[in-house]
Amino acid sequence: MSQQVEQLFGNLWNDYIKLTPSAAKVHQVLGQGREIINDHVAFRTFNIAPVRLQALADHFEKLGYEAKGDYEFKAKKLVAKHYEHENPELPKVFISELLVEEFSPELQSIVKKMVEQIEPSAVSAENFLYSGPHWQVSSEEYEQLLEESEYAAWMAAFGFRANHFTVSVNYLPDYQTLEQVNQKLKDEGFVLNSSGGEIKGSPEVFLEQSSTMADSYPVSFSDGTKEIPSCFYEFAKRYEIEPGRLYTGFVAASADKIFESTNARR
Ligand code: OOG
Ligand code: NI
Repeated sequence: MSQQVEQLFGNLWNDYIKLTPSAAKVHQVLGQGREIINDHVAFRTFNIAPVRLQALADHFEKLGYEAKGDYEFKAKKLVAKHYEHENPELPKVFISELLVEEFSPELQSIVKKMVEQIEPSAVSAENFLYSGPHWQVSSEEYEQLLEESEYAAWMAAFGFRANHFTVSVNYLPDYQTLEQVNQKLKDEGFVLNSSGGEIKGSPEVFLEQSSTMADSYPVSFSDGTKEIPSCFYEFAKRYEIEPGRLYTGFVAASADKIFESTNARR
């Protein structure tokens, strides 16, 4: 089973670096060729059958992952869950879903039209989690979604795939603090997400996080190609909740800001 899990993360990674060329450079800069341990990988979806959060979670539960935490993002109209494997070296998984019914009839109709184009059997296929969009959308529809929900627009353009991987700073031998990691990244020219400050969270909530702003990628819409923000890289440092036991959950107030890493840069 662990071979299957590793194969899945390998496939997710290969898809992710195609859209996120800076991720390979992050590995080079922080790991200098050594292995990087990922803290978690994140996915996005809509709360509409057959692609609800649980449909994505099924792929991980089949491989031994278990649901652990529930999170709510009222302003962004999202909910999320996180999953853990009994093998602590395997990345945690963070899956969110957009509460589509809370948006305008216009947004709902664009999203429903997209989801209707999905072949239901594709959702349980082994490659679903890195299969991208299953629909055609125009750049006009993308712009219309963007007005109400950056998340909905990102989903329309990129579909089902890893939204980000996350370097575990605890396992980076050359760095003690997240500040040091951030400084190195900025020295190398990476742009960090500064929404709510470059470091989200604190030792008091047992988790500190930062992230790059998403790379930009040429997406083919039904009416032409447009360069838009794709995926980003996150950095997480976890603190002990008791001696020898690191916190394994997420922090909603911090996550709320991490979502904004796929916003257009201003
Ligand atoms: C997820 C944002 C939240 C975290 O680690 O708190 C998150 C997303 O952008 O889809 O990844
Ligand atoms: Ni994350």
